[in-house]
Amino acid sequence: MEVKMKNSKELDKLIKSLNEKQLRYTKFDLKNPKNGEYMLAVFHLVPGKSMNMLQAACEIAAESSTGTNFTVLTETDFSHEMNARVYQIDTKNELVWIAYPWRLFDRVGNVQNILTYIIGNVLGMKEISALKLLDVWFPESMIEQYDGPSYTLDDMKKYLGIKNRPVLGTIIKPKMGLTSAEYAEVCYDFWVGGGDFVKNDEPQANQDFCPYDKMVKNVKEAMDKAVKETGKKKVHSFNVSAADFDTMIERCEMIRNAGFEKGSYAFLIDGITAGWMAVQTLRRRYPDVFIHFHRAGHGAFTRPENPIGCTVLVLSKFARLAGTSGIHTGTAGVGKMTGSPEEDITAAHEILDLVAKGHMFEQSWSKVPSTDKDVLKLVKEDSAHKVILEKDSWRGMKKCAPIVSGGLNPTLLKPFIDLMGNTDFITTMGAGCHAHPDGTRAGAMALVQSMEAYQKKKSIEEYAKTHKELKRAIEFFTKNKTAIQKAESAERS
Ligand code: CAP
Ligand code: MG
Ligand code: MG
Repeated sequence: MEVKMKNSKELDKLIKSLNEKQLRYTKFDLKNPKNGEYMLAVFHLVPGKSMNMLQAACEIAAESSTGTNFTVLTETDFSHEMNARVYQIDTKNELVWIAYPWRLFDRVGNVQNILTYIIGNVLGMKEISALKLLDVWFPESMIEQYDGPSYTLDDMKKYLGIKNRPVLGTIIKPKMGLTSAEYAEVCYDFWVGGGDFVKNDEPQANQDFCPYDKMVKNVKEAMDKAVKETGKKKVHSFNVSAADFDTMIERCEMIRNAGFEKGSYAFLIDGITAGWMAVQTLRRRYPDVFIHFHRAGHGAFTRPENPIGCTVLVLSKFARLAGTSGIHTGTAGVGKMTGSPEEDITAAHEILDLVAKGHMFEQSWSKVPSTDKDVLKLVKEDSAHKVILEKDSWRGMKKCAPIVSGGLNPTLLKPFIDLMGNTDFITTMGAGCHAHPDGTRAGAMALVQSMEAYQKKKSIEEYAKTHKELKRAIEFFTKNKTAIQKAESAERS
C-alpha cells in the first residue's frame, strides 16, 4: 500500500514550516525510491507537543542517519548526500516514508548497525509520542551484501525425511529446574512418542543443577536411544546464548564434538537479549548448522499496543537478512502470546518466500537486479525457490523458517495451519505436550496424531475415535482452558 499525499496544498504548508536543517532531510521529488540506492522504511509517527508531523519526521530522519538537533558547522556536501530523506507522508494515517542511502551502513553485511540507526536513538526522542517501524524494503543491490540463511528448513526436513508437514517439536518443561538426566529423559519420551525436534527453553544455559556438558552428553544418549528405537532421525536445538562470545563458541564446539551427526543439532540464540552480533557470528562460523532465533523480549518492540518499536515483520525480515535459519513468528493469536494473522502470518510468509508482500512493501529476496525480467518472472513463479536456488543459489536469499510456539497444543495445530496456508514451519509445543494427562510420550503421540488427522483430511474428533492419546488431549485441552482462553472464547461468543 503506497499512499501518496493527496492534498499537495497541505504538503506545501508543512514544507514551509520546516527550518533549513529539517529541509535537508526531505526529498519529495524522489522520482524512484526503489532505484537501488536506498533502503526504504515506513514508520507510524505521532509527533510530540512541539512539532507538526513533518517537522518530527525530519528530526527522526536526521537522528537516524547523519544529523543531530542542530545544524553543525562540520557538515559537508558529501555528508548531506548520506542524509536519510522523508520522501512521502500521509498525515491522515500518521505514516511517513524515509529513504536511507544504504551506503550509510557498515560494509560487512552488519544488521546490528542498521538497527542502531533506524530503531536506535529515535525511539527515545522527545519529538515523537509514537514511532513504530512498520516495514522495511531492501533493494536487491543491498541484499547482495548480507549473508542470508545457509542451512534451512528444507535441509532439516531432508535430514528428518519429512515431506509436506511441519517439523513437530517441543520445548522441555518445566522451563527450568530439571537435572541434565531428567532433562534428557523428557527428550527421550518426546522422541519415542514420534516427535522430531526438541529445543532448550530460552533461559537454558549452564545452571549448576544442569551443567551444560552433562546436558549435552545426556541428550546425545537419549537421542541415540530414540533413533535406534524409532528408526527415525531426531534434532535437538541447543541454546548457545552465553555471557560472552568465547563461551558461546565453546558451547557450540562442545556440541559439535559430542558425536552428534551433522543435521541432528541446531544452535538456538536468544537474539534480542544476546544480540545481533551473536546471531551473525553463529551464521558465519557455522553455515552448516540450523541457526534458531528465539525472540524472548521482542514484545517490548512489537506488541500491537506498543506505540514505540517495530513490527514482528520488521524483526523477522532482519533475522532473514542476518542469516537466521528460523525465527519465532508467533501463533497469529491461536496460542498464548499476543499476535494476529495480519502480523504473524505476514511475517511468516515474508521470511519464507522469494517474493512476499509485507505491510507496506513487496519484497523480492532475489539478488538479481529488477531489470533482469526473465529471472524476476521465474522468482515470482517459483516461490518454493526450487529452480532458482538449486541452479544459482546466488540468485535468491534462502528461506528463513517460521517457528510457531507459545501456547499451542494438538487441538490448535489445524487452526494454525488453516491461517498459515502451508506446513512450511516448525512447531514447538511445550505445555501442549508435557501437560498431557498421560505424560510426554502420549503428548507427542497426540501431536503426531493431530498432524496425521490433518494429512488425512479428518477432524481430530473423528481421528480421536481410533487414537486414544489424541482423544485424551482433546478432552484435557478443551476442558482445562487457561483463564486467557476462557476470556477469549467468552469474547468470541
Ligand atoms: C513456549 C515457550 C516459548 C514461547 C516463545 C515459552 O512454551 O517455550 O518460549 O512460545 O513465544 O517459554 O513460553 P509453551 P514466541 O509451548 O509451553 O507455551 O514463540 O511467540 O516467541
Ligand atoms: Mg549519537
Ligand atoms: Mg520458552
